Amino acid sequence: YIDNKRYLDYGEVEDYISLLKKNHPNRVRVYDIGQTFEGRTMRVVHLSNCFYCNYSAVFVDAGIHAREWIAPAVALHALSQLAENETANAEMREGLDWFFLPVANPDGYEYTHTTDRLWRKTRSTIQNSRCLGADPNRNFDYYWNSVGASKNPCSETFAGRSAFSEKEASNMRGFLWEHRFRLKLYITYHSYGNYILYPWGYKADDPEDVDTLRSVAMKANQAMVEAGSKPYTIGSSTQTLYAAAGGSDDWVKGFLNVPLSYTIELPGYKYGFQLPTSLIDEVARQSFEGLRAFAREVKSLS
Ligand code: 0X9
Ligand code: ZN
Repeated sequence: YIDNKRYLDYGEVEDYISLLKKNHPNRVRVYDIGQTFEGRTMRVVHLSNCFYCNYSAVFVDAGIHAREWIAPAVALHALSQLAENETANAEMREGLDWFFLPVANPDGYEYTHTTDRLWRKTRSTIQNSRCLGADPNRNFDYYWNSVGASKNPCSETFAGRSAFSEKEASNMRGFLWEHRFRLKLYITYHSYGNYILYPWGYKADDPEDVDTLRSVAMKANQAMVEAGSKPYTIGSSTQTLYAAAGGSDDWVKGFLNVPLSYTIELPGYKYGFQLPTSLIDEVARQSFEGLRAFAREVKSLS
């Protein structure tokens, strides 16, 4: 199991994924979804009780923003619980497939371990600029760069030179597109602030199925609160945080038509992005209870 005692670097995450596959070959498949700008391999872990059954599926990613370290830790804990805690979490895997991309921005993540703890973006180079990287969560092709994003490569919210200019976002596109018909729920873990956000980020109007999006989020929040978590604020990205287009959540719902799509802003308490390692375990466990509630709702809807 992942012990939640510290934050893993990218090499350790890769080693853990290899180990999972080796120890549970009948339940775990690993897909290479492409290389990053700096040549790291991005891997999605697929958990299933029946690979040919084509069950409905949940896709969970984390670490789109490099510095939000609690997000990959939460995703890895969930992956570890689902893959390794066979009996305890059997219900969550029954009739439902899980896809995990625990580190969606490996170059940025590695850079936060070696050089700059508060780096947010990718690490791609841009012609005619000395600044590096684009914001992967402004790089998805749904009303790309229309609001809350920047054309300036030196900005923290640089949208990229074009939609899907970043290999990391484009690798995610390929994989998510391939599995679009079975995906019922998309969760992207970020930090911080205790929010469960649903689309849209590109405009203030609510999606037509806002009632479902809200009621499912409320179930997840309730489960996390019962597990001891500080409550989450539930609302649309634009209405609750700020307008920002090009997010993965908007693209997954708006373009792929995956019904349930959420950005979860995990707690920062008073520490922000630099959550102490002593708090990983409680946040990971509480978040996992949220995921359990999400899974129940997905099954009751389909
Ligand atoms: O700004 C973001 O990308 C997210 N917040 S963060 O502090 N983790 O950077 C919120 C994204 C919400 N979704 C959309 N705006 N589409
Ligand atoms: Zn983020």
